[in-house]
Amino acid sequence: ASFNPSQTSTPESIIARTPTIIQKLASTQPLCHNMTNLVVQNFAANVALAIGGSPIMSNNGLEAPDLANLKGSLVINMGTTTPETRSNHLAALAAYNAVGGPVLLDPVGAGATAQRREGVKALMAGGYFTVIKGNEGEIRTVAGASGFQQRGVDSGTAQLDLAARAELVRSVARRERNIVLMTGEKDVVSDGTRVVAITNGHALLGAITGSGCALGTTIAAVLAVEREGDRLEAVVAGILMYEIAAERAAEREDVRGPGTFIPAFLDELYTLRNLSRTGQNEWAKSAKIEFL
Ligand code: ATP
Ligand code: TZP
Ligand code: MG
Ligand code: MG
Repeated sequence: ASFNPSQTSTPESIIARTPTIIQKLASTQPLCHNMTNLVVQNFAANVALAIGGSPIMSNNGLEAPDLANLKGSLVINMGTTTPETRSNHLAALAAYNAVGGPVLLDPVGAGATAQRREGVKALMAGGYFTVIKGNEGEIRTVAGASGFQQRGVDSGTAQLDLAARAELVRSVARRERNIVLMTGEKDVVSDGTRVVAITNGHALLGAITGSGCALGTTIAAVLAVEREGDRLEAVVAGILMYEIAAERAAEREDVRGPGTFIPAFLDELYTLRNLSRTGQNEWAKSAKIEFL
């Protein structure tokens, strides 16, 4: 697998590209194959539909070769993995790798238990992931850190400062020859050379379950339609779409907390798609991204 960093990437070029990617999602309606956890199936499928994707939530590795031929992308999310799911994940990873299809890994809770620490190693040894995304504890575990304990699927209070987060994603992405994203209040993402920080989003995303998982679904959908060119830019565009929709939802008068935020967030993801189709892209100006 290879990636193709553009030498001319700037915050402005990424912001300009985001509405085009959103339109492409809606016009292409890529297959969004999600092997995800039992908690977020419905929410992640609704997010995929809101952005124009065609979700299929299939945890059956035996049908992955057929699905891999449909020019979509795959999410492997470890949130509720069992020994049986592990073998399905490995079969699907091999099927997508065989046709060069994009695969995103969300190693949910990777630093929480011995089963998960060992599970993430087995998955990474089993094939190539185009993108690995996770919270601080998860990406630290992917990097090989030991001697700390993640409390369940949540990261808890951030322990690394921005420079340490940036260095970690850069070194893992360089080692894996892929894209690595560490989410949090500020997201940091790298292709092993460049590191981009994104400060959009809203605290309400941390107050609902599955916001990290559905971001993975979103990024994988973008990769399905952006197969060529600068993948780091495409990933950042997916993050921007997701986080600006969350900001727009949180600002609404009808949103009073996590419960009312969820439907408003789906509506705003859907609205960004329509705004992009009609060229009303003022919203993209609220993007807050910087190269570190
Ligand atoms: P955790 O369970 O540790 O919160 P997660 O897998 O749910 O991890 P998050 O790190 O919460 O993932 O990230 C999910 C999305 O929510 C990302 O887009 C992230 O930028 C956003 N996000 C989370 N918390 C905040 C915050 N306080 N302010 C802005 N955006 C946030
Ligand atoms: N338990 C197992 S998976 C899961 C929970 C609560 C969902 C985690 O979702 P996210 O997006 O990582 O917060
Ligand atoms: Mg969370
Ligand atoms: Mg998560």
